[in-house]
Amino acid sequence: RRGFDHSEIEPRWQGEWDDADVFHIPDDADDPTYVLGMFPYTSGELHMGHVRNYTITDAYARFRRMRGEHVLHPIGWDSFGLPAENAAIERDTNPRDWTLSCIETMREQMHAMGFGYDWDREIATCDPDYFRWNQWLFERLHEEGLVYREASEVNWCPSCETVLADEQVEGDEEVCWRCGTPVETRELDQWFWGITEYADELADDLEELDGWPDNVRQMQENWIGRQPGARLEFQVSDHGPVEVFTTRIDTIYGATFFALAPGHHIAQEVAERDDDVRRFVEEEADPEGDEPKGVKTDLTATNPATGEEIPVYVADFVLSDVGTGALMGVPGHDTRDHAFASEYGIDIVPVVAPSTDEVPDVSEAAFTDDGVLVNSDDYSGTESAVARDELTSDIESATDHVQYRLRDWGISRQRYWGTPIPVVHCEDCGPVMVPEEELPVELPEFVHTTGNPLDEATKWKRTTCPDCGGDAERETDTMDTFVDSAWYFLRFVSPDDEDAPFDVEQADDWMPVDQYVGGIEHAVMHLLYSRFVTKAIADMEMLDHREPFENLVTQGMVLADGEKMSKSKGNGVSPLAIVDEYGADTARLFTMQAARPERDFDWSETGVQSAYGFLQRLYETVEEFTESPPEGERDAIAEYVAREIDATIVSARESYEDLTFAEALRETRDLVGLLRQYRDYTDPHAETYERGLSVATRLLAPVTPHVAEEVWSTLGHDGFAAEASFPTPAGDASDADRERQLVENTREDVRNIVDVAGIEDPEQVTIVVAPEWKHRALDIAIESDAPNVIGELMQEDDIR
Ligand code: ANZ
Ligand code: ZN
Repeated sequence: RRGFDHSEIEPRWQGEWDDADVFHIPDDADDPTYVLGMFPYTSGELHMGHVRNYTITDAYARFRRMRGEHVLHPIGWDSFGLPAENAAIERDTNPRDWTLSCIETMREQMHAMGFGYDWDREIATCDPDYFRWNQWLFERLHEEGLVYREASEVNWCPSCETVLADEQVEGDEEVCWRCGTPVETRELDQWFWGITEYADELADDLEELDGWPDNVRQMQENWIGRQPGARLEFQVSDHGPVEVFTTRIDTIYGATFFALAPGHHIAQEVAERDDDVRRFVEEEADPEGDEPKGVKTDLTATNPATGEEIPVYVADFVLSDVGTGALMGVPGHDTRDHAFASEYGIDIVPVVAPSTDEVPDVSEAAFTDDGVLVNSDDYSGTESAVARDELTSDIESATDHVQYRLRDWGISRQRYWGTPIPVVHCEDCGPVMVPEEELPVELPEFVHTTGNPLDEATKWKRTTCPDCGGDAERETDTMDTFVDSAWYFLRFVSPDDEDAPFDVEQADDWMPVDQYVGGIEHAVMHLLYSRFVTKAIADMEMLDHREPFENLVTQGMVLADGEKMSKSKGNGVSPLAIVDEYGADTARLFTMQAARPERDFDWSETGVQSAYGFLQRLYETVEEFTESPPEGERDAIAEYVAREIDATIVSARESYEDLTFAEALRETRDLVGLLRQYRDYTDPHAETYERGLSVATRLLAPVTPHVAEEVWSTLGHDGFAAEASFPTPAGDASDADRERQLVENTREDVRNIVDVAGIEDPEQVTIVVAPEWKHRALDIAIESDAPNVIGELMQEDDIR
């Protein structure tokens, strides 16, 4: 049996692309299309998720290149992180060697997939030439006042005497992953990046990101959690003014209790003299519990609107790190406050009503909507929104305040395999930045230890203070690996730049990323940090753009029997095994035709085989054509086929533009089916037939590049299919005219069928068409509003 041998053609074409530098983009290229897949974490092997992610970007990049654009399509390695430390310990090696070997394997695997990257721009975040710019960024942000140090809680294992990453705390019991000891929390000084400075802009600019999926924008908005409201003070007995934050100052006449977080300093003070409060604070408080719980103190607070004394509680639903850690409780209008008041017998008073003569019954449930104020002195009758403005200006201590859920970004990690924080600690000067000319601060040698290997690198730690020259110690924390990925897309612009993180002018020209593709799991942190860092860099006047990613696609999962494919579940299909058996093109074609990028789909062996079969058929069809070219007439059928070729081009091109590859591929398969049918039915018109094959080849080239090259050269073309131009309709009319023409022509086709057959009463007739032609005939019938023809066809078979 004839056919192509994927194990021969794939490496051959990969070699030819490399030799010809097909995917290289020169630095002086003018405003290229920037296509980027979220760079992989160096886990050691490509998995199906990678194959899908990078086939999407590769197909899109190849498509844009065939449209005649310069394309920047780079790749790199997200190569710092805890898993490498664990792997190194397991395998008795060190994280660097382990990581470098992972990179080598994954690079080979990507190459074997035929991904067209500009390998000259490859970067690895664990490379000192890369991470020195993380350190540079840290220091520049520090200069801008966006970096600070503050005590913060970390996980601590008392038995290993070490800090644990969140991933190292296991189970609901929260025990140490190594020794099973219950984990405690400890306060340690940590470095923070001031992302909250940009909270408003990060929220506002989401609106302009219309090339992003709505759900991702929604997730970011929720994460930022902007809440406009007010801050105001209540006088608390023995303690004086205590500030609260509220979004509903219009409900202040209904504030019948006051509540403090267990961590609030007043709660702590009361706990020292009151056993009930102490027990609650130390033992009973459960912020995650379903029911709000609390304990009454002997303090009272004065409601500044009513002048009434209300009880002060310590309650676990009040969070220490939200607002001021204290709140005014309004059970009539807030659901949690209602539950709390019902439990502890606190007054529940309605102060907002749907309308003036419709006071709500709040005994069973809170009325949480805005409305008109009632039971609120002079404010009664005023609408909620207006009352909020009036009360905020009338109550002396009240001021407008916008609160955010977003916290500053804690970037300190007590781990080895990351970017050393470029700081030394001097007894006299405190923390001092390492001078820029001494960057990078590199990592010391790795040692196997329970804690942070950097703490044990005594020689490495010892240094002198850049300010006073006295003895000093290096900072032993490393940076969160999200720092690495928060700006890597800028480094691809000028990956070898030794004087700057990126070439400023080139970045202005090449950024933003036109099409970014990656997993939905990065919807919040990675994408938000990248947006923040981009804005901060723009404010350093190093970049003209304030958003890094213009268009975003979050690709769905590859499932096995409805479950996520994963190593731990043991249900994974190795991409390498598929490449071995069927070739990279088959793996690429199957994943791309299975579903739209954002959808999940199930791996299917029959789907893989069908993709393989299709490619083999295409190859055979082309071989047959070149061996015995047809000699038929340019008759009505040839005209029809020519129109179908054009129609396929138009819709496939649109699908590629929208990244709905499955549709483009379905159209292309149909076209190939049509061509084969044409050949089986009659002696085809050679030019039309050849054009059909050449068009199908180029429509497939972005997805199945190796087979496309093979077929392209068999058809006698010089040069690469990868560099051929994406087909355009044969007619010279504009696209819109062309499409209108297509519809007209199909109408004509139906009229002809009916005329030629001499049909008087179409309902009496069954049009018999060969199976492959059926849905085409149906298309024609639909386009032509010929219901009887459709009816006949529908009855004929369960078409579609
Ligand atoms: C009075 C009030 C009346 C509130 C009302 C709401 C509704 P949400 O609820 O998500 O919009 N709050 C303030 N500080 C808090 C803290 N440290 N821990 C927990 N909750 C706190 O968030 C805003 C509301 O959360 C604030 O507005 C406050 O309750 C509560 F009918 O004040 B409100
Ligand atoms: Zn000093």
